[in-house]
Amino acid sequence: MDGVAGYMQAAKRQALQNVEHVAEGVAAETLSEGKLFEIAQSIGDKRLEELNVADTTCGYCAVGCRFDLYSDGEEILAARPTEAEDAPVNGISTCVKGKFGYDFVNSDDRLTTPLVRDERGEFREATWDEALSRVVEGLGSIQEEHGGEALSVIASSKATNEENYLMGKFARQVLGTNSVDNCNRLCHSSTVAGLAKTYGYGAASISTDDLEIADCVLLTGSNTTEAHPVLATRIKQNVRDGADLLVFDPREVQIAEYATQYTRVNPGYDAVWINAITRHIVNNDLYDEAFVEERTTGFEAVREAVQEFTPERVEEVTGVPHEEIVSAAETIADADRCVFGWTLGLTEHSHGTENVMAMANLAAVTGNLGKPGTGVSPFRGQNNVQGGGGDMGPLPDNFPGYQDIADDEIRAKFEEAWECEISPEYGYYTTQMFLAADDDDLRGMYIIGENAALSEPGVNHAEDILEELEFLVVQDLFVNETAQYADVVLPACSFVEKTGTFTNTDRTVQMVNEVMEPKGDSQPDWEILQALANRMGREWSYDSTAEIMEEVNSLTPLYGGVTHDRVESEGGLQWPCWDEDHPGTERLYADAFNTDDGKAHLQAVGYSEPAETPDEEYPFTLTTGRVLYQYHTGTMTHREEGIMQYTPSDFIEINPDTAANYGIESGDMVRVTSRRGEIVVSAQVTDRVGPESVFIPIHFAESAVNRLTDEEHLDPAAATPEFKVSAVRIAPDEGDPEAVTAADAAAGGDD
Ligand SMILES: Nc1nc2c(c(=O)[nH]1)N[C@H]1C(S)=C(S)[C@@H](COP(=O)(O)OP(=O)(O)OC[C@H]3O[C@@H](n4cnc5c(=O)[nH]c(N)nc54)[C@H](O)[C@@H]3O)O[C@H]1N2
Ligand SMILES: Nc1nc2c(c(=O)[nH]1)N[C@H]1C(S)=C(S)[C@@H](COP(=O)(O)OP(=O)(O)OC[C@H]3O[C@@H](n4cnc5c(=O)[nH]c(N)nc54)[C@H](O)[C@@H]3O)O[C@H]1N2
Ligand code: SF4
Ligand SMILES: [Mo]
Repeated sequence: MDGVAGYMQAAKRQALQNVEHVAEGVAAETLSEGKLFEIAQSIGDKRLEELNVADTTCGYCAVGCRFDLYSDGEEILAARPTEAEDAPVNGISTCVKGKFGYDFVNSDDRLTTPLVRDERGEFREATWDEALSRVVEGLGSIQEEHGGEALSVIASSKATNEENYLMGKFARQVLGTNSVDNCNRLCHSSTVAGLAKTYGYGAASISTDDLEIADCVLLTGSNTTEAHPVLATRIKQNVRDGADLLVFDPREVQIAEYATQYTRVNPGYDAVWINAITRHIVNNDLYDEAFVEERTTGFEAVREAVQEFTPERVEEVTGVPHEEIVSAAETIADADRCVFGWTLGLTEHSHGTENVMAMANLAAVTGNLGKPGTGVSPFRGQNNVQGGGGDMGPLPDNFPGYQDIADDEIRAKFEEAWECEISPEYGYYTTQMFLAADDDDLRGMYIIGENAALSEPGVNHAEDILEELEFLVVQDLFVNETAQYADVVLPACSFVEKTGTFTNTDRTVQMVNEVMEPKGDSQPDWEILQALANRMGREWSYDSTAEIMEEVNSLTPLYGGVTHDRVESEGGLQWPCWDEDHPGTERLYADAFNTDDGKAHLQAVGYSEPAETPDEEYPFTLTTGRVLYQYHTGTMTHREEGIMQYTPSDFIEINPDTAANYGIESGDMVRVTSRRGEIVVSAQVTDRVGPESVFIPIHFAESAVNRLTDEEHLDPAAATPEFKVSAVRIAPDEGDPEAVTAADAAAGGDD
């Protein structure tokens, strides 16, 4: 058997044999043989030439895997490896989501027509003409009465670069507001702020290949095997070849099994242990003197600032014994090439930017920047959060390419190109939008591909705001929890139904190619925006996303040479790519940092702690995050049968000692209460977590964990919420009839 069917059979064999490879292992577990066979069969029965094939980029996470997708025009039948040179990050690997996560495209409840509210407040189907008129009226009347600043846009890091460029342009040019932001605010915005301040670019300095040639990789706050499976596979390969792997995390996540050193840390004190490592390195002359001398400023202030992190204090605060600080410091100092990788465990804090700057200091004092096998690597989250959520500038403070809106010259450039006036005042960050709406400073929102009713911190509050807004438009694939509050819902289409580019975690811009026609009357986000802009008095006339990219090229120096033709023919281009002749940039800071003097500006970082620490009433630290089989609020993965068989419902990880104290066993229902709300979830007793912490995933609406998190204490530089630390209490659920459970609340909130 050859062709696609043969490939699927081989994948199945491999899946069953190779349990070590997470992606294949999981495929074997999550998808029944029957299902795999069915796919192979359905393709086998068709002639290959009857199928559409497109080489495209995964629409789940920011690893940026590439593969060929096969469709018969109705549904996605298979994903299989593309030419290796066209898949710089993943080669032939993908994880279970990229390989099999496509049932959502065709699911029965996919939005295929616009919806508007009728007189009774119920949704009814509408024509595009009626729906767009309602939007123009709704947004337009707020704009007229209260000014554009009373409106905001939440852009979508699921959508393409070209679409996100237009979301920023739409906010500023058409609505007249700088309040445009996206999920980066809930995620890595503290990374962007911290790295921009120290090195100049808020992005990974490495190429993914560096993970495989480093002598040492330090990972913290990253559940790499579950959230970035293909990167985990590459790191594990390097460890097998002899590299050191240091893992610092409050939970003994799966990647810790491969580590040369796993250290459990108390959540919320990362700057403390990172500074302690720097202190040991500096005080014992283990730092790279030449690099510090020639390429950095601020070293003396850092040397002084880290002195307060004495062994006793660090152990008391973080739980990390001094020997483990010393061994990590010496492993890093001994390595010729070290990569520092992190994700949300470092960033989703009320002091995430400081954590990131502490890490940036450590990388710089050890000279681990700009050379092969060295650098910083914040693994980005959504498929296109680096590009769409950052580079394209749907941001309150930046135009595309991180050009500051307060800079008069830059603002003048955009005012001329977009033929409009733009205020120099920064708009609201996403998290601030929900606070501003409390005071009626915001009255209408246009939310594109973001399920804010579940993903914002403190969603009891977010729900109230969504309910009270004068006008809400939601543009999505589904009537998600956010859309339930909308006045108008516009049906968008997913990445398999459109063409454009995504930028992955190592700054590689890659093509996304349509393999299926848009479902029903759904439309690509860029076409919807164009139709709206034109109804609101503008003349947009883009024929394709390639044309939109040309406009990006002309206004965004970082993307100056990133044209569709080149991305297509060169199989991906890494920014900065200044012009048509520039080859793109594999590794940042080889010669200079992106600062006025070309040096890294080290920043002294002092003591910090979470905004909310455990006390008698709320004695446990709750941390939240992901599991491999699920994606965020579940709009895509909850519609995949195989995946739902594997992790169908929510749970709380509780340490065996803690569980014993409360008489809780695995499977028992547990009531979890914070100062903001409460939920009831099933217990999973495990020593993955320490006795003072508990963990709940973010994927389930019926027990939305963000009922417990805090919307008020934000990182001062980046406005990131503290998703990774909340004080909670737990109790076996007695089914107290007085208490409102999350399920009740959700049921009540739906109508
Ligand atoms: N399967 C799957 N993959 C995904 C996603 C998904 O929903 N599902 N989402 C994507 C997105 S948008 C993102 S942003 C990434 C996120 O990728 P990750 O950040 O790896 O995902 P989280 O599960 O949030 O894990 C955070 C890690 O931080 C640890 N942690 C918690 N508190 C602390 C702390 O105070 N300090 C330290 N050092 N560590 C801490 C947790 O134990 C966990 O290991 O994943 C992407 N990939
Ligand atoms: N407690 C806690 N909360 C968290 C986190 C945490 O770790 N802990 N993590 C935070 C992080 S890092 C993130 S990134 C957020 C994620 O939060 P969200 O971004 O809100 O989560 P998603 O479920 O990915 O929502 C994406 C929406 O886009 C839709 N969609 C998909 N493709 C397209 C498209 O092409 N066009 C349009 N218009 N719509 C599309 C989907 O149907 C879905 O409704 O959650 C944040 N919230
Ligand atoms: S690792 Fe990320 S990009 Fe790759 S297939 Fe999985 S979800 Fe898609
Ligand atoms: Mo994210």
